[in-house]
Amino acid sequence: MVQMIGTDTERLILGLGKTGHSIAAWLSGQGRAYRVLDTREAPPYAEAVRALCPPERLHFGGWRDDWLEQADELYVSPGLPLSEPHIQHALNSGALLVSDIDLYRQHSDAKVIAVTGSNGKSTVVRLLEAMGRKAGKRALAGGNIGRPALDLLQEPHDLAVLELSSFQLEMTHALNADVAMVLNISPDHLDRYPDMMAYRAAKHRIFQGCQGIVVHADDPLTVPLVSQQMPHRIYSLTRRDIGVLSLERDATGLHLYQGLERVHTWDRLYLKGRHSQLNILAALSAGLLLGWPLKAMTEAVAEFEGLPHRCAWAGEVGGVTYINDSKGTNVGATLAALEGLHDECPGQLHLLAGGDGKQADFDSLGEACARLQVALQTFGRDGEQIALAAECHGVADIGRHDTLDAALTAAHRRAVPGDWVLLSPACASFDQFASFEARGQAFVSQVQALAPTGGEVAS
Ligand code: UMA
Ligand code: ADP
Repeated sequence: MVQMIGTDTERLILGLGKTGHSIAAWLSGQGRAYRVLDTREAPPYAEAVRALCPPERLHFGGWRDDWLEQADELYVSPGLPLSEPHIQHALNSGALLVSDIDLYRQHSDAKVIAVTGSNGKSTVVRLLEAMGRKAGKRALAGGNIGRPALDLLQEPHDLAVLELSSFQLEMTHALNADVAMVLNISPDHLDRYPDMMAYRAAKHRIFQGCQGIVVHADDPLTVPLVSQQMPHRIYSLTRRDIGVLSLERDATGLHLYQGLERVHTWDRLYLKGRHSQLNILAALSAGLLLGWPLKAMTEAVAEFEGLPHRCAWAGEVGGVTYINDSKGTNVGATLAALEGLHDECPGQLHLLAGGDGKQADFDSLGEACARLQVALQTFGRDGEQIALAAECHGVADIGRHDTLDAALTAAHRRAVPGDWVLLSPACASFDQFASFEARGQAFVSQVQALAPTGGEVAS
């Protein structure tokens, strides 16, 4: 155990998941004392933290009001809402809120590109990391993507591409990103925000103190209120114009326009769908703002295969293609997957959707199922809500199931060669799975089990 320096400052880490553990490890590394509290009996990093911190400074399985009242600095994990009355009590008692992102920013000289949005964050962050490396930067990705920002301090780097959730942004006060962007805003996490404006306001905190911005002109909710003098790049898929980065597809390929000038053409890309084009434009805009060479960036786009569980090919069985979009955890993501894949699917598109709906309104999903003539199989806790929304829009082709397994079996029985079966649940996975990854892996395993010997499936 690291020897801790006793000071008068009482630091309290709330939550011992990835974030809480990264803060504990960092504070220990600095020789600073702290307490850790997690409301769960056995939080994920309980064993790891016992090697860092004396047992009398750890508390699992509930709140401790005395610790909350004594805290001078409060390090709240993103999974805990700031509105939680115990946390409010501590803040009202004078505790200073500090986030892991603030700490990272204070202790790193690396340039920061900060990315938020309802969907596409991880894809854009990985693409920017790949572009940065092609442009000769020592680039690392961190934040909500799964690697806590403080962990980046263990590796030399001169560029951090940070994926930031609205939860992380709520707690961050000194981001001062070199480039900041909100990719898109569509309803999500409405179990944690009173309304869309509160959710949007949390996302827009990404612009605080930033040095440059990337603007998605097609989504007015993303556009920040900043001075026109702020260095910026604008992108759009609906407008080719002076000062705008845009794309246009024709039979010869996908063309990139800087203003009115065509500056590059890709004849084929791994990334598919309109939403992927927006992600490419967002990443290119950030790179251009930082002065990276266009050639390096367009090469990175061409080589980028996309991320697992995001519209990823999961196998082909009997001429039916299976696609795993388990990361489609809100309505906006599933709409993007449906719109993006519908035109490419040669037969019927079958959608598997359901899970923990986070109190979303599924009306627009029901409308899209009707308009795109999607065959729907629902599952999980809130699957019925999706089925009802589709019924309201006149969709007749609906199967209702308890589990993903049963929904997939039903779609498999009905599908004929040329059809595509898409898992894009529009819901979080937590009602039946540990994570979206576990749900996607279960889907791929089930697809493999459908395959007769010699069937072609994803490994
Ligand atoms: N929890 C308790 N009691 C506690 C502390 C946490 O019940 O005392 C629960 C939370 O309600 C939550 C779970 O534990 O359900 C995990 O919360 P956490 O804050 O400990 O999570 P971390 O392991 O630190 O992971 C967090 C992000 N998780 C959340 O925001 C819920 C991870 O994003 C992120 O990768 C990680 O920090 C590193 O930055 C995941 C996520 O689901 C992928 N993000 C949401 C999303 O993308 O929609 C925002
Ligand atoms: P995030 O990190 O914001 O969750 P991901 O890159 O992991 O974003 O993609 C999550 C899901 O969102 C994917 O499954 C895809 O269907 C959808 N998606 C990706 N990019 C966009 C976009 N620009 N607009 C809408 N939906 C998108």
